[in-house]
Amino acid sequence: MGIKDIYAAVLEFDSDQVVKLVKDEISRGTEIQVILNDGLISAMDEVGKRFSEGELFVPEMLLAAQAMKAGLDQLKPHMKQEDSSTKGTIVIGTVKGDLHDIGKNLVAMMMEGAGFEVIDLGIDVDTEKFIQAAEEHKADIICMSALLTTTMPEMKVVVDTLKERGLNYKTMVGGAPVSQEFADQIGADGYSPDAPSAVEKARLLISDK
Ligand code: B1M
Repeated sequence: MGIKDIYAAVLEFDSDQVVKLVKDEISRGTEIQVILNDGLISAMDEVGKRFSEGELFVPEMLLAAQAMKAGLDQLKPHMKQEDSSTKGTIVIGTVKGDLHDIGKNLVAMMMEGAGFEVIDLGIDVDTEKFIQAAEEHKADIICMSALLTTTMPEMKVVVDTLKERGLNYKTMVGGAPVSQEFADQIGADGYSPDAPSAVEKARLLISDK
């Protein structure tokens, strides 16, 4: 039994088996990042590929997502990082129209593990909700996730609205279709391709303030 079995269990939508195997790997001392990247995330990439090829459909994607989440729940308590010296408050959410939350949850978990105060607004979050939460919690950064090319423009709406209102919150964007180029185009302060680098970027943005 090993990482490949976690990958296989996600593709078989077997949440109980994922939980068991992830627990086994943790107790065997396997690095959390290895379990995450080679077991859980790469299985979701394969799910996406099979969906694109018409081999899997939405209900199966949902089942795979449930299995992935069950595995992530096991990893969460182990995501504490040693260096948590630069703390701050972030509000985070998946943008309006977008229901994908696994990557966003992962970023939230790692931020929390690194000592940030995390206000998680969930999915389908509109501009007003992001701004209201940032004001209410005196946030340092508004973090937005998008998994659909059709919802990426919502990130620009948030960035533009902040500018129009003269509000100085830093903004960070991410999600599979998002890139540094896109972040530059819409005027976001930060972009990162994955959850660990999101933590690094957030630290940098806060130390720049
Ligand atoms: Co959807 N889906 N989905 N889906 N889904 C994708 C995104 C897709 C690429 C699949 C495909 O075609 N290959 C495709 C989008 C195509 C496009 O836009 N060009 C797609 C589609 C089409 C759809 C629907 C439209 C399908 C339909 O209904 N016909 C529909 C849309 C619903 C909606 O949102 N309105 C839909 C629905 C769903 C489910 C609900 C069934 C389910 C989501 C369940 C859930 O999240 N609770 C689902 C899933 C599971 C996927 C795939 C298979 C996996 C996504 C995932 O969780 N990946 C996905 C294919 C893929 O991405 N390979 C797909 C694992 C996760 C850890 O990665 O979220 O990228 P990710 O997060 C990464 C980084 O991106 C980064 O950190 C994480 C890694 O460390 N990151 C950030 C994320 N946010 C960040 C924020 C940051 C920084 C980094 O700073 C703020």
